[in-house]
Amino acid sequence: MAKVYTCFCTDIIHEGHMNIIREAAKLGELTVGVLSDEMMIRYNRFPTKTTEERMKMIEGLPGVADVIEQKKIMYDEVITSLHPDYVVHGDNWGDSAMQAIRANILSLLEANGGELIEIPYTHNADVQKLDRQMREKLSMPEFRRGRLRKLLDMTPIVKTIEVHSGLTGLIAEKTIVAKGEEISQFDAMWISSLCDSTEKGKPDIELVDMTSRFRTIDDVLEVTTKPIIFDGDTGGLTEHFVYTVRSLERMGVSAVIIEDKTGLKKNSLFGTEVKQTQDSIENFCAKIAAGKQAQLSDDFMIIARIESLILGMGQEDALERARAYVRAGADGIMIHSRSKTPDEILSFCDAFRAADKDTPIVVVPSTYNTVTEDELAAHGVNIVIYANQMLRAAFPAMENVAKSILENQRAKEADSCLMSIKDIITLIDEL
Ligand code: SPV
Ligand code: MG
Repeated sequence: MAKVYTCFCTDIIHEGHMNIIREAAKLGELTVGVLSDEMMIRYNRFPTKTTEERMKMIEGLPGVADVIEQKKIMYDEVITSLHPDYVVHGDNWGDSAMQAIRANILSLLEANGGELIEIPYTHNADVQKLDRQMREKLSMPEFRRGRLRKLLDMTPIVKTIEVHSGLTGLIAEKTIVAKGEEISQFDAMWISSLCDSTEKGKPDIELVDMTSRFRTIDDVLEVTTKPIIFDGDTGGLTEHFVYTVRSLERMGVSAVIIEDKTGLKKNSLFGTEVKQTQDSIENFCAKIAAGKQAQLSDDFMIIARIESLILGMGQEDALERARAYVRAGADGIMIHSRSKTPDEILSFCDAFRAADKDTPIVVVPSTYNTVTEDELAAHGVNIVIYANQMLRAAFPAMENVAKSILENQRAKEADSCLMSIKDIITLIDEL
């Protein structure tokens, strides 16, 4: 009997999947692969069920002889070990990442023998509704909030990109690239005080108030499902911070990062060029503890940001503070630097990890941007934040177009830098 293989990366079985199973089973003995959690998150399908639950969901369906876990997104291991005569897949190969998977299957089948059978995707209203319901579940506060902690367990380093609007949220949500055998996308979003303020034409000095910052979060929440890490600046007065914690939790934000500065906060990338005052360990610990006390859900995280390296206070001060903040209840630490090289950050991470293997470490490689995610993960970093690149990309692009229109007294010359009108009017999906 011919061997048939198909792989599912879904939390629900709908008519479309049943159709694939029916058609595949007609060709021979059908093995269904269930894509592993680690790969689901790289593939824009964050699992709401565990791998075991998803395997159980498929076992026993009519036409299914066997269910296995597919550990990698590419089919090398499956095809070389199973040697299927047929690989069956829906014909809905969309973006370049999906095309890379199709190319991988075709080349493996050519080398190992076998045929790819593409089944017309079921585009009926029920299937579309179920797909929308799945996405809706992912965007709900209860589910979204806990997703950052889940990611910390599932991936070596949580890749986080700055967003400051619905549109940048959509880019963070949807951008996906295929590189060699890997598929990559961002795991989480950072609502930066620098970019949120700059977008509003204001300096990054805690001038944009929380109500306005929450409005930005809301715009992002509306159109995305990925977890949000909020830049809470200094957290403000402790008496105010406890309210901020509750509001963020309720909205479904996963974490707030507060920095150990006091008084008029200036952006860290000014370093010691401007007057900035670090809070005392005692005060900042009290703020962290009050925030943890106010928090109602188990999964929200308060992350303590240490400014010692920014302010020239050295590694020992940074380590002392890190340990104290963790003792006060911080769920993670962020260590910041404006050095051009990653040396002081990596040295801090090694020293901190020598005694603390678990507390998540967050870094923001804006100035030391040559460092790679693999290097950071090797030194114990858990979350990397690309904290301002989206806004910094937009500004020169817009300014150049504005200059071109003024210089040429018309818009034609700017056209080559612009998205087409057709693309812009179809960019946003309608319900
Ligand atoms: C931000 O993005 O607002 C930050 C990181 O706080 S930094 O600008 O590097 O201080
Ligand atoms: Mg900030």
